[in-house]
Amino acid sequence: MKKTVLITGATSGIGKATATLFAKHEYNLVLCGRRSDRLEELQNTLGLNTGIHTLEFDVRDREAVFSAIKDLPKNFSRIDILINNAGNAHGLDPIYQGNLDDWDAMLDINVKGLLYVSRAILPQMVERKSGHIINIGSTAGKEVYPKGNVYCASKHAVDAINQGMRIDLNAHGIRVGAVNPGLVETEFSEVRFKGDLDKADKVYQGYQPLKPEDIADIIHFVVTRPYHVNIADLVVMPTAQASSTIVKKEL
Ligand code: NDP
Ligand code: 8X3
Repeated sequence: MKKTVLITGATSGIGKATATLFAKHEYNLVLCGRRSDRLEELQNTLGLNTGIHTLEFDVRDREAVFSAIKDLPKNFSRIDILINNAGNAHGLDPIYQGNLDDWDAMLDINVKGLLYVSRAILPQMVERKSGHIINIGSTAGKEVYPKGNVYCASKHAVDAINQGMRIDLNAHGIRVGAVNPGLVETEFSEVRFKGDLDKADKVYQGYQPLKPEDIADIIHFVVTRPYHVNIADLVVMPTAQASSTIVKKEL
């Protein structure tokens, strides 16, 4: 039987690349995001290869999250693999100048949104005693960098939630692991800098960043290990990156 994979944040970047790769491998896919035009495009393109069901909701809206997942059609309702990917950084400011709306967005989306989606899906996995959760963390969840304050806090929370999930789901045979990327060229910086493309592009200039397809490949590797192998916590950076603040740039 084909496995069903639910991917949050499938409309862009890492989530979209993962959806594309998983469609090639003919997984049944539930693809989530807020931008309906992009969801429709995914349905039209990836749907040529495999079963696609799209869900439009904001992960901050807990009622929308629970009702979308509860109302999934029968052939998409058994989620075998959950990829908790939706998230972004909003702003890059010293903490004493932090924008409160940015702080709310990062904590509500990256932390609480991930929890809502997980809470809506985990009971069915526990009941079946099977399932696999992949949490997309970040190197920002492993170290803190200047002005990264609240984004880093949100990703440290993902790191803790990943560990907590693995402990609580261990008795139920459910695999839980995190993939923590360093710099990946996606719409991430465009969102962080609120549409300032010059500023966003500069983040990825002078070295070779990771591509979203690199992360998709790793996620595919993680989910295709035999059942007794759980990749619990994986950090991946571009070769040019040594830490959050050390990136070898050719100027
Ligand atoms: P993108 O901005 O390209 O993609 C973000 C995705 O998250 C989009 O599909 C967006 O969909 C979705 N999303 C954002 N906010 C919400 C929301 N409120 N409700 C539902 N969906 C939402 O960035 P990336 O692909 O880079 O980011 C994906 C994940 O990877 C994030 O968790 C990020 O923190 C993490 N990451 C990224 C790194 C990087 O350097 N790019 C490095 C390390 C981790 P839509 O707007 O349609 O809702
Ligand atoms: C994304 C990587 O270094 O911009 O999580 O925070 S970084």
